[in-house]
Amino acid sequence: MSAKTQEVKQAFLDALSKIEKMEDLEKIRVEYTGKKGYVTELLKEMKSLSHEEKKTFGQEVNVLKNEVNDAISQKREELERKQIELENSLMPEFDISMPADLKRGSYHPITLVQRQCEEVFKSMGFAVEDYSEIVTDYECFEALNIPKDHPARDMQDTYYLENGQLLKSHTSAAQNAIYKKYKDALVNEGKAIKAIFPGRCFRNEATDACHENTFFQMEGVMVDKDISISNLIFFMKTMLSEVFQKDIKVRLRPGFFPFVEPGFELDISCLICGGEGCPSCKHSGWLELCPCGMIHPRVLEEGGIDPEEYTGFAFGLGLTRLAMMKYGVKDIRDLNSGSLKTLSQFTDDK
Ligand code: FA5
Repeated sequence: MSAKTQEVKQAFLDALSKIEKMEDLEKIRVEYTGKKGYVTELLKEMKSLSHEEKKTFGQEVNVLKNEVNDAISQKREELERKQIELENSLMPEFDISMPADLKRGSYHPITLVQRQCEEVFKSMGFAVEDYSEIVTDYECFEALNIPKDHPARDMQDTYYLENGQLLKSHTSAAQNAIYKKYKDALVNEGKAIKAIFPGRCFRNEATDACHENTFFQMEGVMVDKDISISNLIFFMKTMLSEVFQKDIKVRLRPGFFPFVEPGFELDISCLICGGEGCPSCKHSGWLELCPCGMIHPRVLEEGGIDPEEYTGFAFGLGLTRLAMMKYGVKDIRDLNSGSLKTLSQFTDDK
């Protein structure tokens, strides 16, 4: 081996023996075998050699090149092995023969109360419908007798999207589609429209113990000939007694919603404070739970139903507040907290 080749080889071996990190290994790989590396540069020296010398020197440099590449590969494997050993030594020891912790998660209190309401209404012949969370201005307002610029729009701080659609601010936004879906069966087969549609609602609210910006409602409608307020009260009472399994104090008072006439607010005596007044009920002893009323003739008409022939009721149950009352959750924001520690204490149902 020529002195020059020997010199390059020795320098390489010295440098390699000091390498401890992958990035340094990469550096010397480039330094020796890269385009302008020491080994590559050796080949350029062949220009000045005779034909015979070129042959021997060329072979010599190629051998060196292979040795350098092999040594680098070996060093890489060694460094990788050391890295794995290091990571393993940092891992906490665990016993794979230990029995698994079989503690399972639980359903969210809102899911439980929603399912319970669905069962109650299904048993009374109501269909359960699902609806989009993004709706049009028509669905959310205009079809509900709330024209553009009507002051009733201020009752709901709505999130508008850039394309003019909006995040559903109440489940009433599905009413029009439900009427249109079932109106033919109502008219042609005499089948009453009976549907509930739970869903997530969004409002740009200042949050407090009983207000969230994202909450659940469950809308219910029934349309047929001769539907009256007594039907509405019957279904509300049945639903509440089934959910709470005990007598609950409620009050019905007039309420204004452009899509019902007459309209009511159905309040529940606060179960957190027993009606004494606390932050959960804004210190009033009562919690607004389920506004309702007789569907406005214009809303029926917009849904393709003749208000001269048919009447109906609608309600908008605050599901999140119902879950608060049922599970004794003092602050509504806990229900959206995502904290398993908080949520699992409200229910151990699986
Ligand atoms: C409405 O949303 C009407 N669409 C309800 C309705 C339907 C009336 C059909 C008549 C006929 P309101 O904005 O009051 O109404 O909301 C209804 C219920 O949803 C409230 O009583 C309350 O229980 C719940 N709710 C409203 N806003 C919030 C909020 N920010 N956080 C938690 N629950 C809320």
